[in-house]
Amino acid sequence: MFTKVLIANRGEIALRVIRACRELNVKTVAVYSEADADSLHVQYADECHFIGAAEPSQSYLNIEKIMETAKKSGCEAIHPGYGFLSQIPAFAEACAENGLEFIGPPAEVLKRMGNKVEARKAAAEAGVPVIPGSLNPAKSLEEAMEIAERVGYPVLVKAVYGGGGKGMRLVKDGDEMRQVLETAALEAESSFGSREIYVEKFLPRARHIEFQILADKGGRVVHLGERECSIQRRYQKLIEETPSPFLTAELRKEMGKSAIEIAKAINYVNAGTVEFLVDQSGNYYFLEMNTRLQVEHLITEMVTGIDIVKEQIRIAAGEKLAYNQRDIKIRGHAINCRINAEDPYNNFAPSPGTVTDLRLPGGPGVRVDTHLYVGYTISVFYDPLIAKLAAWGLDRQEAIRRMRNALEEFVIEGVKTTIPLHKRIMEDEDFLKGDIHINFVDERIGKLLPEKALTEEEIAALTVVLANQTSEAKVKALTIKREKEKASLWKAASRIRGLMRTY
Ligand code: MV4
Repeated sequence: MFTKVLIANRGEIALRVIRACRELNVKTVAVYSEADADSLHVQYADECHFIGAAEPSQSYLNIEKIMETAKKSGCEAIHPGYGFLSQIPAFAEACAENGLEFIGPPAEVLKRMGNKVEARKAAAEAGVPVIPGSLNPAKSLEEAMEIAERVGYPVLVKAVYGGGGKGMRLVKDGDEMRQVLETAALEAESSFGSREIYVEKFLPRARHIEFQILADKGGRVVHLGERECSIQRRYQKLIEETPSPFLTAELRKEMGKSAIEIAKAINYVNAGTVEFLVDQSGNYYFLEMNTRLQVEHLITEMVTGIDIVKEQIRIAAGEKLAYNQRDIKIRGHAINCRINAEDPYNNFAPSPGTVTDLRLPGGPGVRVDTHLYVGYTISVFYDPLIAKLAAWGLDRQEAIRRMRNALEEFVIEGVKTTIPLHKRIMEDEDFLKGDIHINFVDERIGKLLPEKALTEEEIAALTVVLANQTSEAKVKALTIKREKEKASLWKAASRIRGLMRTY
């Protein structure tokens, strides 16, 4: 095992990695930018080093500075967390050149999977279904039209070095292809440094289901089940759960096998995620592979009992996986809500600022991964994720009930958060039925977040509560009408508590 690891990241994920290292008796080195001098990862690590200005390019993306710090501090390995340098081949290469272990897959694997047509080829060669479309970049308008006509419109034009939806174009016919192809290529160039694009048949109202895999250096590969990630907005995931309410045992087995086959075909090492789109008939298709630890890994940890970050470190240190696929048992159900410092009532505008009050939820099966504390200032320079709230239960219903309670208990004052949206989704009829797909949030955003102006009844109820410390009889008398049905006393009280915090 390593004696010292550098964590090339910040926020909650840096804390997560520090905790794993501590369990493994590994010393930790934090790096921090000007904006993060007061951050918890700096306090919690055994050692910390300033690496530059707040702009990521000056600090958390500065390969040279991080290499220099790792060598100076005598580290043997670097954990990149997610985002920043986690999937940059040049960073993994720099680690190798400097005799440092990169806690992630080899640089060649990062390179191969970063090219989305190469990734499609690898999947197809492994015998895994890929979405009908190009297996090479489309070199001309004629080629793009040819592929589109072969698979049938509508199609998506995607950037070869893209991912995460940026620069993606929905094209409904040949005319539109003629109009948008050049723009798509230019956009790909400015966003990803390459004009290369490819064409895929568009799958409407699909589900996004991904499989977590672990692979050791000896070639053993296991999967830890799937995560249903369909609840997203503008390609940003909001809620993830496992198991997927949609998968049958049979489909799960088949998709898990496909994920392992892809990992084996590309000699994958460390933790990774194979993403699939699943259509309404239950046909699944390889989408992309994420060659890093993911934000939502904690729900997989809750249902498998496996500490994925510790496994990453053990694998990088050359240890063999201590179990086979048949040893992995999925127990219960887990849900994760991403709490962002964004205002869901104002088009998800970033909401930076200082946390003035904080009450963390708790109870059986509840886990909060956060770097927040009272007095902490959320910076505009970084990702808006400020907490991950996960709830585990023996079944989906218990997990949802625990999540509702936890969201109700969770108080973050000083900034706007996505908590109110999560509360509404946890009460949505279709969500409760597990009837979800990737357009779920976009189709309902108006219904999920109605105008927040107070109604006459709410003002009356609020006045009573403020005057009488929630006199139950009076609240009952003034029960709030919500969406044409009478809300229960509990719901009314909860709504009023919410209003009291907001106003
Ligand atoms: C698709 C698709 C439908 N058909 N490809 C968006 C992110 C990028 N990684 C791939 N994405 C999609 N590719 C075909 N052929 C729909 C999406 C998509 C999506 C995928 C996963 C999670 C959320 C999504 C939200 C909108 C669109």
